[in-house]
Amino acid sequence: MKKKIEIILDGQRIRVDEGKSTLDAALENNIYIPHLCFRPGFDAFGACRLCLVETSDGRLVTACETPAEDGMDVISDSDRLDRIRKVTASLLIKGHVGDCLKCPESGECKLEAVSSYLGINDENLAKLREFKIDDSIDDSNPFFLKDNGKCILCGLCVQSCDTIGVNAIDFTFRGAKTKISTFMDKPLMDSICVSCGECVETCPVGALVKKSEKPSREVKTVCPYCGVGCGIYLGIRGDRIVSARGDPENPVNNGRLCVKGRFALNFVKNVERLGKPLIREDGEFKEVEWDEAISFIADKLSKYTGDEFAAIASAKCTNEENYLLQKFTRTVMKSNNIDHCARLCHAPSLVALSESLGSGAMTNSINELKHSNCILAIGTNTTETHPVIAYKVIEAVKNGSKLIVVNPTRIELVRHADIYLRNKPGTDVPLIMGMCKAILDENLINYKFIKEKTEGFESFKKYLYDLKWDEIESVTGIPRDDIREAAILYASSPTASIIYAMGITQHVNGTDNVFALSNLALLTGNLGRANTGINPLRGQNNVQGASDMGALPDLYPGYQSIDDAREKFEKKWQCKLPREKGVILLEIFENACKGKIKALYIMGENPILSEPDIKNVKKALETIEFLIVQDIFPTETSKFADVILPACSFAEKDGTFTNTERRVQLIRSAVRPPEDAKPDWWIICKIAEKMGAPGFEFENPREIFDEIREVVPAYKGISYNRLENGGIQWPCKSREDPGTDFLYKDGFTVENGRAKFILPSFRLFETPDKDYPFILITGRSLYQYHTRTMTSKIKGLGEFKDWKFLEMNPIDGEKLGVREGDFVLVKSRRGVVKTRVKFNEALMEGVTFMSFHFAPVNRLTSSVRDPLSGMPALKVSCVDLIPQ
Ligand SMILES: Nc1nc2c(c(=O)[nH]1)N[C@H]1C(S)=C(S)[C@@H](COP(=O)(O)OP(=O)(O)OC[C@H]3O[C@@H](n4cnc5c(=O)[nH]c(N)nc54)[C@H](O)[C@@H]3O)O[C@H]1N2
Ligand SMILES: Nc1nc2c(c(=O)[nH]1)N[C@H]1C(S)=C(S)[C@@H](COP(=O)(O)OP(=O)(O)OC[C@H]3O[C@@H](n4cnc5c(=O)[nH]c(N)nc54)[C@H](O)[C@@H]3O)O[C@H]1N2
Ligand code: SF4
Ligand code: SF4
Ligand code: SF4
Ligand SMILES: [Mo]
Repeated sequence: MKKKIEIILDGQRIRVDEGKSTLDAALENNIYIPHLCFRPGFDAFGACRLCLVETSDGRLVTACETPAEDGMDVISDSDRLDRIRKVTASLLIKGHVGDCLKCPESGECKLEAVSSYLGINDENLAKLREFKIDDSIDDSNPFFLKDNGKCILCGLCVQSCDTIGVNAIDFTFRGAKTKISTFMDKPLMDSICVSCGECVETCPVGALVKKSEKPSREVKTVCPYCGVGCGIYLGIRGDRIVSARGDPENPVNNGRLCVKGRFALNFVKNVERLGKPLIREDGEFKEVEWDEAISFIADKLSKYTGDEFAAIASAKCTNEENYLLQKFTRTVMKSNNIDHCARLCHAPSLVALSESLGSGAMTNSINELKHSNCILAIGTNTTETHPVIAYKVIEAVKNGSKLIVVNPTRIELVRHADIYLRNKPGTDVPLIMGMCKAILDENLINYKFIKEKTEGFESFKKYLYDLKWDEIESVTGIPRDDIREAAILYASSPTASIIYAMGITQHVNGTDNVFALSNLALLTGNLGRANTGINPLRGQNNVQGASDMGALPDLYPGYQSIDDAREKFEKKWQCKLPREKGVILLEIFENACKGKIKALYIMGENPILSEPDIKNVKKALETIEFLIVQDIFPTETSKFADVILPACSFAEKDGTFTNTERRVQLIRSAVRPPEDAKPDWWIICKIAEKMGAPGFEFENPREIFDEIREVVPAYKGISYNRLENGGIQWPCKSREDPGTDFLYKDGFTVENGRAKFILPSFRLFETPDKDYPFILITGRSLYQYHTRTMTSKIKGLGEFKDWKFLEMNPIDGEKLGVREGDFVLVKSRRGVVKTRVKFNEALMEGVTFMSFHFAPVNRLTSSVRDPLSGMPALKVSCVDLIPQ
């Protein structure tokens, strides 16, 4: 609990948390002080100067910038204050035109509130309005419009856009012609604007406004897209979702959002939603009632047991739902064959970080990045895939943190970097080991930390001595001095953080890549302290949770090994559990092709597009005897199903998601599901009950969570009641435990408490040759999400068409004789895709890029995988390009 202090405002005693401003104190006590440029949750910058108050010694100060201090005495209302405010406000208002009644912001416009409070009228303003104003409207963006006539030139939007590091808009022209516009005054859609809507949210008047309707109520929940887990308020009108805004109280995003969280949530109400269970009969899907579907499934599944069955859990579903699907698989179907998309994502992180440090999760918290002296962003395209984390990285840089970016592609973040290392794809082990070698050479290692807290240093030291700089340079393509410079910067910073994602993990030596990063952090003692750490940015909204819940073939909930914890779980679940380790995601499909797995239950994944080398997946889905697909939409995968079950989306059910920084947060039902769609947890319970299995008698997600708390030690102290007041980061061991912002404060959680240096091995999957001379990187784009089941339903997102192409460096284009827009055949050893070319100078020569949002990219990738984690080589493959 924060300490409360008391101030006297206009003679009234009011209380507020220590550390808050005078304006916060007033607003929280429902006392209005005029203001325009203040937004709760954001740093105050005192630009509009309307919130002036008078102190007891007669000074005028801005309330938003003046911390409330115990016993302070201020007044917010006096003739003097009113006079000054009137002049200030009139100057701000003078360029504002339009009929307030017709303005979409009417009622919420802060200017309206200020002018009515101050009694400003047209007469006052007429004197000021002496020049012609630009009242054009920029309607180009699908989600919001810019009405220049209403702009009061307060500059808040420029500030917002600057804070997130985009700088798409600024003050342009001079004097009376001054206006806010993009570079060269182009329409927003033709500018570098990323449609985050931050400026729209801050604009105090109707100059930047959402095109959507106004909500009549709001429901507090969490964004369902990426692992950042931003808090949102869904805006609802009747039973429709019309808008969303960031939750200013949520520490993850402090009110900020990216384009998907703000503008792309209404897939929920799309007409294509599944609303009825469907059973395949003579090749056609027939709508049935739940009773029939559940009986049919229970009957079919009872014919299979043990390894004949497998389930694919979902990082889009809640903790409660993933917990139940693994419990069902283990206790009812007697199989450990359960896995989920983490296998294609951060499986190498789980393996490597559990072995070297003790836990596979992000060691530190998102907000610590803002205070880290140095951030190493390696293999992450943060501005596109974890935008709100990128905002914080950029904020850190603005406050003086150093940024090192390592990426074959000159991504957006490079604009903010102090050092950019452009390594050849797949060469991170030699690069990171080169950094370690340089740190050793320069004597920048943290001896005390190494001696007290680690083991394996001596052999690691020898490994580093034996490395040859010539080889490092030729393999990575980076001069040793550049590697050295990055190493010195990282090692000499008092605190340094590492953030990484798929550019590190999706390789045949993904686990080794993570070992390498862990060694780097250990060598410099950048673990177990605030503002340091090694931070795998988790991808899906609840991929951290799905793993925590034991949707893994070798681990029960809470990462307890099926060998060590079987008895404990047999007792808890009151049944015999299978001993055999289950198979991983890719093996599920391989075993299905071989006829070993005969029944498969897929909840919320679309493997026919997301798995590597999809022709095998297709064969598997065709071979399987009984396939259940449970989704919110019909998908490419559901075409193969015997039964399709309609699930509730995130907005139609309660539950919890665990974000990338281990923060467990509540999601809340906000609207009615379509037709008969049901929450995933309900469906699993009904199937289990029909099969006569005990242990699934849950009435609601809260009851399921209470069972989770009993079996997952890190969740023990978390409860729905506590979560009502905001998320909690695990481990949280008791009701009194506030949760854990960074791990390993009191030592590492490996067996003997000493973190391990582990020697990483290096190998490349494929290297370009005469037949396949180009490297193809696959990945993501800001405006689309994975297999596009959700984002394809948002019409506006379709207007940003940068995800449908094969991107290549223009020099390669010239050599090949292709121009932008031309078709090429992209051919790998696995398959062929035809697509159009787009030039992108950010790519290295010889390296091409395709997002896997563009349907069949995984025809090209390989299922050859990392032996330690089962991660396939999704990031790089070699291809030939044949102009059409
Ligand atoms: N808009 C959007 N956001 C998303 C998603 C989405 O589909 N759309 N998906 C979510 C999910 S599940 C995930 S896992 C995350 C993924 O987030 P990211 O990992 O950030 O995204 P990717 O585009 O897969 O790849 C990241 C970067 O790796 C670089 N790279 C490729 N090869 C190498 C290499 O060998 N070494 C290094 N150092 N870098 C390399 C690429 O150039 C690319 O910039 O995004 C999440 N967020
Ligand atoms: N080439 C290539 N392939 C890749 C990658 C890559 O970088 N390159 N990245 C890999 C990675 S990191 C990942 S995470 C995977 C993602 O692979 P998938 O998880 O297969 O991809 P999604 O499209 O997110 O599929 C999620 C499904 O869940 C459904 N869904 C959403 N909400 C709910 C719900 O509440 N209940 C139910 N039942 N269903 C719901 C959606 O409609 C969608 O069909 O792709 C992997 N594949
Ligand atoms: S929408 Fe975002 S990127 Fe675009 S101008 Fe506004 S703040 Fe800048
Ligand atoms: S568009 Fe809105 S936020 Fe930007 S300067 Fe004009 S009034 Fe201020
Ligand atoms: S950063 Fe991720 S969680 Fe936040 S709004 Fe964007 S997609 Fe949603
Ligand atoms: Mo992912």
